Amino acid sequence: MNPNLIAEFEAILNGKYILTDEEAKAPYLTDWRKRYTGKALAVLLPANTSEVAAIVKVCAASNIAIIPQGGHTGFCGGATPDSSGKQIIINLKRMNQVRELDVANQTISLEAGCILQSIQEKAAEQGFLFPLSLGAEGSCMIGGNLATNAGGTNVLRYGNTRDLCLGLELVTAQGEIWNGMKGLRKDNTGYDLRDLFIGSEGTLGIITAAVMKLYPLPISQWTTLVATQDIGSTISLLNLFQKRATSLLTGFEMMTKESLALNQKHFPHMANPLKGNPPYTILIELSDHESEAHVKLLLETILEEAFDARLISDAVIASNLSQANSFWHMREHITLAQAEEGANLKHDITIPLSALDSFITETDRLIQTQYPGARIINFGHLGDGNLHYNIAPPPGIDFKAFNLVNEKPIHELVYKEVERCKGSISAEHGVGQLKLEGLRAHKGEVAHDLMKAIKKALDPQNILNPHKVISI
Ligand code: FAD
Ligand code: 2HG
Ligand code: ZN
Repeated sequence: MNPNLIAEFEAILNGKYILTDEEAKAPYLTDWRKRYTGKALAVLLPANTSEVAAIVKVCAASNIAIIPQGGHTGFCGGATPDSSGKQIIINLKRMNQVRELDVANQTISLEAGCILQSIQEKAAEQGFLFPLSLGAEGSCMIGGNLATNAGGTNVLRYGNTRDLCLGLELVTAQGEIWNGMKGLRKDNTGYDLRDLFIGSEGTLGIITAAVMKLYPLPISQWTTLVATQDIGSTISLLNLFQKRATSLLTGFEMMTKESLALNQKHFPHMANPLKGNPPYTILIELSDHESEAHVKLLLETILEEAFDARLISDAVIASNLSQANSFWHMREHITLAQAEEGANLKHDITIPLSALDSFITETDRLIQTQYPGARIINFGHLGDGNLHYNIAPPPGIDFKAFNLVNEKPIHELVYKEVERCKGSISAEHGVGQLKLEGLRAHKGEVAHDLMKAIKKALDPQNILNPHKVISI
């Protein structure tokens, strides 16, 4: 270890932005789910891209591993250091400036530490929508969103974070700055570096800024909760909305009876307005740039057709913004209710819609046969085929004890079914350290080797977030 390391950091950053004291470092060492806690030599808080580059150069010269970190809300332990105490964390939170909002180009250029919600607000002030939206938006940062290629509730209409990004600025593993901050919708100049870094979870470069797309802010939005009896009719309902509402369909979220029961247990004020605890509660949102009346009529017409076709058995349309928000809160609180209950086993998967019924029927059967009484908390962004197929122990059984014995085989059971249905073992949360083995086992040898080759080429010293996503 270089004995002058901290002094070298001090030559770059004011000492108060170099945290070495155990108490000061503590908030950066444990992830949101409290599943991973690591140690770090220091937590560094740079204020600009040059400082990030200078820190990386020092680390490269001394072979010190770096953990890039944003809001630390990720679910896969990607931003948590290991237990060696030899790694440093670079947290980007001080880099939170909006560099430019280009009205004509409909883009916003931002630093990596901007909090997602503050970007949405900034855009709205100028009459724009920044469509990325997820439960952690009050604390996750755009750098982290890009590094994980986050999804959320608007992907159906606007795509995931990758689809919203036009340009990037980043620091390479050698401490060079790549300025790719162009707001272009077309740019066919060789390999797409931007897309290589998006979703690389801090293993290939440190994202310091980005140019993101903006959209006109919708003027009318209608939200409804509907009851369905099975997955087959839920998918037919989705297809009906896709056909009739086309691009006005901006949300299609699924919640099972069991997910909402957990919500009710921990947040009793959040009652489902649909009667009789239906097997599936679907939250649907339509957004438009025309009058309120136009969208409402469209929504009512589609719901009528869905009733006639027996796809739904009940529906409640939110009568005002606050009721619409309460529907969304119900959906977003499932994650919080799960966290209150205990550390469940998460499976953030995508399945082609045509295979979703078969996946759920067969995986439910296998779980119930092999782990009698285990609770399946299944919900998600059904419009994207993205399920959060989470497993909790039978009531009364300790989470830790259950997970210790069953985590690996349950992941394998679910991932095998995902593979059978030609799905993916991570739809939006990424790989981090949680799914390192899963990626190796399920990505396919050729794809895994190509990823290794990319990592070796860009970070031959393996100092950027080592043993996350891929081990070389
Ligand atoms: P962090 O957790 O700090 O980091 C995540 C990964 O990105 C790590 O590997 C880290 O090293 C890397 N990283 C962070 N910043 C940078 C950077 N500047 N440069 C390079 N690498 C970097 N995710 C979804 O996709 N959809 C959801 O609907 C969703 N809902 C959530 C709801 C709740 C309540 C919570 C707690 C989380 C949710 N998440 C969801 C997961 C999480 O919020 C996202 O993964 C988010 O994108 C992480 O951003 P962050 O700033 O917290 O990143
Ligand atoms: C969501 O969609 C998040 O709410 C969290 O991606 C999912 O808790 C989960 O597993
Ligand atoms: Zn999600």
